[in-house]
Parts: sequence; C-alpha cells; structure tokens
Amino acid sequence: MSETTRNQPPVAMTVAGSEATGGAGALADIKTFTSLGVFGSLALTCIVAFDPENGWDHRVTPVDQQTLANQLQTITSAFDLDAVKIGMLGHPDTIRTVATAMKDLQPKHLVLDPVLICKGQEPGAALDTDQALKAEVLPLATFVTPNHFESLSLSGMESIDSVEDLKEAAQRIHDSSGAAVLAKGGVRLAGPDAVDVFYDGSTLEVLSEPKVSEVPVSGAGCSLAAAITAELAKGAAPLDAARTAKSFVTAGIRHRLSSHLPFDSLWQGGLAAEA
Ligand code: PXL
Repeated sequence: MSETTRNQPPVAMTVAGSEATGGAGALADIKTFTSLGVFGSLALTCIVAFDPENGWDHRVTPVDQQTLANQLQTITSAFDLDAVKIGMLGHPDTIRTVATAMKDLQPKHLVLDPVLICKGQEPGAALDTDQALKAEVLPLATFVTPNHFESLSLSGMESIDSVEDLKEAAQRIHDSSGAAVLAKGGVRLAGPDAVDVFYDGSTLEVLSEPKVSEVPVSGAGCSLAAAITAELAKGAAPLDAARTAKSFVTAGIRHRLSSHLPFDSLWQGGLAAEA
C-alpha cells in the first residue's frame, strides 16, 4: 500500500547480530535509526548472549544461512532501501550469504562496520572472518568505519599510534576499497581528544571531540556506523553524515548506562536529552 501524499521516513536495513543486553549490535542500530528519524529493519546474523558466570564471555549462536537469506529476501522485497548497514557477521558462511545478497541489491549506500572481534575477545579468533570480510564485503561497501584494531587489519600497518598514522590508515583503506572511510582512534590514541579521520579520496578531515571516558563504551562503534547510515538515508553527504554521527555518539557516551556488566553502554537518547 502506498500513499504518495504522505511524508514517509527513509528506510534503512541493518544486517547485524543481536547482543541481548541491547548495548551493542542490532538493538543499538535500530535505536539509533529511530532516534535519527529513520525506519529500521533487521536481518539477524547471530545471537550473542554474554555469560555472567564466566566473565561475561561471548556466547555466539549463528543464525542458519537459509533463515538469514530469507530475512534479506523479505526486507529487500518489501522496501526500496535508502541505506544498508552491515555489522557483526561473525562467520565466513554468513559473509558469503550477505555478500551474495548485496551484489544483487547494489544499495546506493552500504555502510560496513567491519566487526572482527568484540571487546574482550582474542584477536586470533577472527582470522578467517577477517579474510572473507576483506575479500567479499569490503569491495561492495560505500562507507567503512574501522576501529583501531580493524584499521590495522584492513590497512596492513604494523602500528597506529598517532593521528598521522590514522590518516595513513584511512588513505590506505580507501585506496584498496574505494569506500569513504572513517577510521576511529577512540580511546586507543593517547591525548585528551577522541579523534577520527575521514577520507573519501578527495577530502581528508580530522574529526575531534574531547574524550568523555578513557574506557571503551559498548555500542559506540555500532551506533556510530548506524548513525552514518541513518544520515546517508536522509540524504546527507558522507562527511556531514560522519560529523552528525560523531555528535550523536559523543552525547550517547555522555549519557551512558552503567550496569552489572564490566563496561558501560551507550545511550542513544543522549543527544535528545541534551536538546
Ligand atoms: O560492538 C561490536 C558488536 C557488534 N555486534 C554484536 C556484538 C558486539 C559486541 O559485543 O555482540 C552482536
């Protein structure tokens, strides 16, 4: 059913895992879309339930490939999507299913949060995922938002210790993918500011906000990429989308939620609470 006279919100899809507490993953994405005035749909890739009896370790249950393909088919048949975000895929098979769907869909905006490992996981766990993500999904992305660890992996650099290093990483990742890049320094770069570097092949811009917290906050990466996706869905230019997303996340960190978890969780209502 369609009524052309009605003012409809833009529609975005996230392809992401559920993290049950709602700090990160698909729930963070959908809350972000809603907060920024975008209708969200979800193709669920896996279910993460932290284990409170074992140091809040990650327990990951993948969604089977046919069920994921079905969700992608439903959503892409129902909507002319304004933008797509890809979050945690977690397994090479999942990467292949999603890459196949995205090759067919060719979305105008495909924002890739190249989630390799979550806080507290061992880097080695991600190697096969890492290769498949680089080979199959990165070339399809129009925008990619690597954190410090992911920037090392995607750029092939040995270390990223300064803003100059982060600029080089952003340039290398753009050169190999063709995507606009927001390489995030976060709390991994020393200094009073949380610094990210934007590069799209012509504009190199350092985005900087005073650090709110010296420890990582759950959901910051997911919400940043989701906010970029929402802004692109609304028609923003990539650099403007990155700027708005950074303000959204900084306010969300200021208003973060403490709990029994060993880390705080970003609150997507932060920016609205400050308005
Ligand atoms: O923050 C990365 C992330 C993304 N998606 C899911 C997660 C996590 C980290 O815990 O669980 C589903």
